[in-house]
Amino acid sequence: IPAPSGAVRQAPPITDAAYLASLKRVTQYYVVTAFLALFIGVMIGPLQALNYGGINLYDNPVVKAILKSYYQGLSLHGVLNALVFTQFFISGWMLYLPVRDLGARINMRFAWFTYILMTAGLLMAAVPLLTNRATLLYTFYPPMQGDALFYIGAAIMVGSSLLVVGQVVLMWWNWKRANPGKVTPLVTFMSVATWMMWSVASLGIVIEVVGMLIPWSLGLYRGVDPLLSKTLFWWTGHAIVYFWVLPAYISWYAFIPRHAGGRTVSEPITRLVFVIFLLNSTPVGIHHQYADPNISNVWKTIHMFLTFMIAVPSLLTAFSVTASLEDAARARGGRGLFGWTLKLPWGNAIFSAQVLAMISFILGGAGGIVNASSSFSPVVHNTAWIPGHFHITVGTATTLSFMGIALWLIPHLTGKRLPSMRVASAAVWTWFVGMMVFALGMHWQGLYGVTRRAQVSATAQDVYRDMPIAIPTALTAISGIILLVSALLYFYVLFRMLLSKRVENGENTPIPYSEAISPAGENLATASPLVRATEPLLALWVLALVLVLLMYGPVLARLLSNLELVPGWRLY
Ligand code: HAS
Ligand code: HEM
Repeated sequence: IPAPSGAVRQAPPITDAAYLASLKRVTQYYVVTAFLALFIGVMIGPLQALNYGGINLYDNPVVKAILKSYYQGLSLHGVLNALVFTQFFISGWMLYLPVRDLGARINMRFAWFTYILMTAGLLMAAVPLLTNRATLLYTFYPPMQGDALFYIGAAIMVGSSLLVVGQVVLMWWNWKRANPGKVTPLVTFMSVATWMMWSVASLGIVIEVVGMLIPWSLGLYRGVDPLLSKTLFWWTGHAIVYFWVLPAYISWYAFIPRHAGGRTVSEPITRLVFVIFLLNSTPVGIHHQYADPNISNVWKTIHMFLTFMIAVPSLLTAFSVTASLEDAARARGGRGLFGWTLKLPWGNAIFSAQVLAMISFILGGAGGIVNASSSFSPVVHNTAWIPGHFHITVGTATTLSFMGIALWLIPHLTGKRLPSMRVASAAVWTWFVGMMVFALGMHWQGLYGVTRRAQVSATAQDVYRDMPIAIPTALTAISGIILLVSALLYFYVLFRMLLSKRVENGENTPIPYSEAISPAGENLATASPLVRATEPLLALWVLALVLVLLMYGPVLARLLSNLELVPGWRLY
C-alpha cells in the first residue's frame, strides 16, 4: 500500500488491545467462514460449466457419491456462493469498517453471539442441503418443498444479519449523539446506508420464509401460493444484488484510489450514490417477473423504469472511480487518452483484482439493462444468458473484489503475510479471463435459447441438435477449466497465508484510506447542501420503507385477493 500523498484520514486508534484483538478475531471468523463456503461452492462450478460445454460428469462414480443429481450440486453452488459467501464476508467487512472508522466501542459479546447464530443457521440449512432434502436451487421457489430445517436455518442466517444492522446503526447513532453537528465519515456513511438498505430489502424474504414456508414445511398450511411467494422473494432478491455489490463499492471509492496512489474524487457525490441505492434498490424486483401472470403490466412497467433509474448510481460510480484511477495514473506520469491506464499498478493483485472486477461489471451492468427491458426480456429470460450476466456481476464484480480485499484485510487482521504476490496475481487474472470466456459462452448460448438450470449435457443432442452452438459450448467448457485453475491458485495463497505464522502487528498493514479531491468536510454547518441533504440517514431509511410499501402494496394486495394454494412437490 503506497504511502498517502497528503492529509489522509487514519482510523482513530483503539488503545484497548484486548478489545481490538477480539474485534479483529470475529471479523476474521466471518471472512474465513465466507471463503470456506466459496471454496466448496466454486469447486462445483466447473462441473456445471462442463455441462454447458456438452460434457456430462454427473454419472462419474466419484461425483455420484457426492452429488445425487445435477440439481443438488446447483443448489449447493448457488446457496454457498451467492448467499453464504456474500453474507458472511459482508457481515464481517461492514461491521469492522465502521467500528474502526469511528474508533467506536461495541458490545463484543453481542458481536460474537451474532456470528455464532449466523453460523448455527448455516449449519442447520446445510444438513438438508447436503442430504438432498433441500434440492430447491438458491431461489427455493414453492411448490418445490424442502425440509423445515432448511427454511429455519435460512431464516436464522438472514435474521442474524439484521442483528448486525442493529449493532452498526446503533453504534452510528451513538456517535451522532456524541458528535452533534458533525458530518458522518465517508466509510461509516456508506456502511450504514448499505445496512439500512438491506434491512428494508430483506423484509420480503423474511415475510416469505417465516410467514409462509416454515409453517408450510411443518405441515401447518395445506399449501402456499407460488406467485405470492415468488413476489416476496424478488422483493428481496433484486435488492440483494446491491447488498452484494455495495460493500465492493465501499472499497472502490474509499480504498482503491490509495492502492493506486490517487484520490477519491468526491465525497458528496459518493454519499449521493449510496442514498439513491438506499431509496431505489428495492422497488424494482418485478423485473424478474415480466413473464408471470396476475401482476398488471402497469406495475411491471413502473418497476422497469425504476430499474433503469437504479443503474444511474452505478454509472455515477463508473465515472467517479475511473476519474480517481486517472488521477492516480497521471500522478505517476501517465499520459495520453488511454495510455495513462498503463501506469496503474496492475502487478498488485489487491488492486488488479478489484479493477478487473470493475471492468467485468461494465459488461455485467450493460447486460442487466438488457434484462430489465421488457421488450428484450422474453429473449433472454430463463436462458443461459442469465447465468452469463450474473457471473460477471456477483461472480466477478463482487467475488473478485472480495478476493482482492482479503489479500490486505487478512494481513491487517492477523499480522500474517501474503505468501506470494505472483501466485495471487495469476489467480486474479485467470479468474477475470475465465469469467470473460464463461460469460461469452453463456450469453451466446442464451441467444440460441439454451435454457438455464438444465442438465443440457444429458439432453442437448436431442433438443439443440440443429443449433449452431458448437463454439459457445466449447468456450463454456474451456472457461470451466480456466476457473478451476484460478480457484486452486487463489485458495492455495489464501489458506497458506491463513495457516502461516503471525510475523508482525497487523496495524502495520493499515486500512488504506484515500484522500479526497472534494471532501465532505467535518462540520454540517459549513458543509455543502448535498452533504447536508444526505446526512439524515434515519429519515431516508423511513422514506425507503415507505417507497417499497407503495411500490409493492398494490401488487401484493392483488395476489392476496387471488390466493391459489398449492401443495408441496419434491422433484429430486
Ligand atoms: Fe442483475 C438477474 C437487471 C446488476 C446479479 N442479476 C440477475 C441475477 C443475479 C443478478 C444473481 O432486469 C439472477 C437471478 C436469478 O437467479 O434469476 N442487474 C440488472 C440491472 C443491474 C443489475 C439493471 N445484477 C446486478 C448486480 C448483481 C446482479 C450488481 C450482483 C452483484 N438482473 C437484472 C434483471 C434480471 C437480473 C432484469 C432478471 C433477468 C431474468 O430475466 O431472469 C444494474 O444495477 C446494473 C448497473 C451497472 C452499471 C455498470 C457500472 C459499472 C461500474 C464499473 C466501472 C468501471 C471502472 C473501471 C471504474 C451501469 C461501476 C475502469 C477501468 C479502468 C482501467 C480505467
Ligand atoms: C450457476 C459455473 C462461480 C453463483 C452456475 C451455472 C454455471 C456456473 C455453469 C449455471 C447452471 C445452470 O443454470 O444450470 C460456475 C463456475 C464458477 C462459478 C465455473 C467458477 C469456478 C460462481 C460464483 C458465484 C456463483 C463465484 C457467486 C458468488 C452462481 C449462482 C448460480 C450459478 C447463484 C445459479 C444457481 C441456480 O440457478 O439456482 N454457475 N460458477 N457462481 N452460479 Fe456459478
